[in-house]
Amino acid sequence: MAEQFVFGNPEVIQEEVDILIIGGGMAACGAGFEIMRWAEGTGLKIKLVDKAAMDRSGAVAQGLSAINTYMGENDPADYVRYARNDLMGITREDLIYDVGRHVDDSVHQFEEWGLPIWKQPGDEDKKLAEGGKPVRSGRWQIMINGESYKWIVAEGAKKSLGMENIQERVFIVRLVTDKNDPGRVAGAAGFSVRDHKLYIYKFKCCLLAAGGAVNVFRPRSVGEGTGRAWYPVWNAGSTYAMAAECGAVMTMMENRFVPARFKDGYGPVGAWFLLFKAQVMNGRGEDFGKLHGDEIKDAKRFGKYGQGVPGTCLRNHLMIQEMKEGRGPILMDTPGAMAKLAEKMTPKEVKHLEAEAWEDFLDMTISQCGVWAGENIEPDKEPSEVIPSEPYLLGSHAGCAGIWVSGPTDIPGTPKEWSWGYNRMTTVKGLFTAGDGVGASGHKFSSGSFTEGRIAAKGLVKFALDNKNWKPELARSAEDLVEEIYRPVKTFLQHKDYTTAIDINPHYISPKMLQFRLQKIMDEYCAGLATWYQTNAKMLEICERKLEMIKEDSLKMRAKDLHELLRAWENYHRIIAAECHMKHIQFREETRYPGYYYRTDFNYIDDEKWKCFTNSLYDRETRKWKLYKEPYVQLIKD
Ligand code: SFD
Ligand code: AMP
Repeated sequence: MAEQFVFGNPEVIQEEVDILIIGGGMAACGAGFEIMRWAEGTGLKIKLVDKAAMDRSGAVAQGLSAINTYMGENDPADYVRYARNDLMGITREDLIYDVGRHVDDSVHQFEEWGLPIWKQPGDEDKKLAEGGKPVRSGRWQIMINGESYKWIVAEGAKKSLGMENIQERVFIVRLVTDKNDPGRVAGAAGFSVRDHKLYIYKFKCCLLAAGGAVNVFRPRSVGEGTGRAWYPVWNAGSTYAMAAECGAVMTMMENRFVPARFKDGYGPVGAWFLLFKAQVMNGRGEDFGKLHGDEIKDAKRFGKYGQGVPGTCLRNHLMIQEMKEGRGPILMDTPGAMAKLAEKMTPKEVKHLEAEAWEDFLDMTISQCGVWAGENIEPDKEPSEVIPSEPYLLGSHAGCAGIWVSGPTDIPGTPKEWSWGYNRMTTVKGLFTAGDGVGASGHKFSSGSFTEGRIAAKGLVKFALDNKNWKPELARSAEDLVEEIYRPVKTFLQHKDYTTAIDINPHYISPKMLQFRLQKIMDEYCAGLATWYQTNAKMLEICERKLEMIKEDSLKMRAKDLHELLRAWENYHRIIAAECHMKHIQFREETRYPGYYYRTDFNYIDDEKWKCFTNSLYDRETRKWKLYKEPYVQLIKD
């Protein structure tokens, strides 16, 4: 593999389009599908680039077994209330409402394209759009046979855009601002992960929808399990890092998602809790929610947030307490749930129930079936361990890290500062985002992310048409971009013969080793597993220093082949995302999300001082962050 680099610089391919979509996941597919409705006949040139193959790229790669956002008979205002409560009071309600009012149409599209959606008895042949009643696992979630979910959705986007306008296996490394306007994006640069080629795109505007950030923290899976994670390992914080480095204001980056998952396989728990009505118990077989659940009613520590339905982080908190106090492990009583459901079932129906229990994982987290099969666990006979996992940075699931964006203009009471012309445009002119990219508005999930991509697409076309005569000029030369992006390759070629062992060399660090180092820093100082998600000002100070050093040392990463070049840049993106996360936790002097992370020096919710958005801006010249508060405004009454 190393030979391919001996010939020096890659072939450089430069291309100008009107709109570039970066990413091929749920949000990007939504944009790809919707955009042609508005662009048809305008002559706009549109392109989508994904680092992987759209059929299986991003979070939905393995499929899903539920669509977690479907309104049906519900009012979108209630959906806002639900998301607000789950995210501890601070959300951009304009953005959430906007997703809620449009999301069902997307789900109807999925069904039209062939996604099998479970229906109530008697409604099997009736589509949702025709009034067919879905099988709901919870108030907002509906069950699907979703192993091929991503294939189906990607096909919709591909048919709309045309394969000639889609480029797969190109990893975007950098956004480039306009030569004449540093507050405006004009291009992006990346490289092929298969060929020795570097791509530079110029455009009027772009959608950055490259998902959340995985593997920033040391994962529970180590050794032979390394690489197994809950969220998609391919999403390396590119959205957050590229946006921040381009000058976009970030929001709520202190937030993270710590998913409670079936241990080791990371199987999701939602269907077990909501559909199968399973209970969790502690190692003594006790219902710890009943025994210790009142702890979160302590208003001094948890404010009003522990009084009603506890949000996801508070549910985690109870579990974490249980384990910290020595009453682990946490066990999901799968046999109890299945026995209860089977009480009124025929033997045939019981068999079907067992199949559904397996299918829940086969549809989206096959490795959990591997754990069950490998450890001889029969879910109807033996409970399974549940554990809080390592933290992930995301903005579409039960988390709200992301970028500060312009919202819709028609929702009463929305502050005018929240919309600056184009829906889902960031504070950088021409740079849009959706899905995990949009901050302060979680609980979109797959369907909401797709929907948000559609919303952004409309804004993108409007922006491109409003700027029809504008010509992008890049602030950086092609040579300069090649020099930077291929630096890890040059470093390798220059120093590889200095030692006889390719991995041991004083002049470079392999991406894999650098990733271990980043994960160790984040784990031990920034509220990872090692400290039971706890940190404080002093630990953050050390974290900050170590991150500055790793940022410096990241310039010494080597790439001995294209695979390592990809890993090197993924790590760089992770570092910037990690730094942003750390700076936000440092800034917010309270514990807004107990169960996701704890500031032990401010171990309480402080609505008086901190019921606000925390926003940040990265200065790409000085490489420093500026943090500030942005007022929270409630739009939908309690
Ligand atoms: O069970 C670059 N999600 C669930 N959503 C549901 O609706 N139901 C569920 O059942 C869900 N569950 C679940 C979910 C995710 C996972 C991993 C599991 C279980 C195991 C959440 C959704 O999947 C999620 O909200 C959306 O997919 C988010 O959409 P988006 O578009 O923001 O991210 P993406 O789909 O991961 O796509 C990212 C794309 O970017 C590409 N990419 N391309 C170019 N250059 C770069 N530098 C790039 N970096 C990344 C990727 O290839 C990808 O195409 S459950 O837990 O609740
Ligand atoms: P998960 O499988 O944990 O990702 O959850 C899928 C969906 O179910 C999400 O909308 C969660 O917020 C929701 N959910 C999971 N567990 C619970 C629970 N114990 N109570 C209420 N909602 C839950």
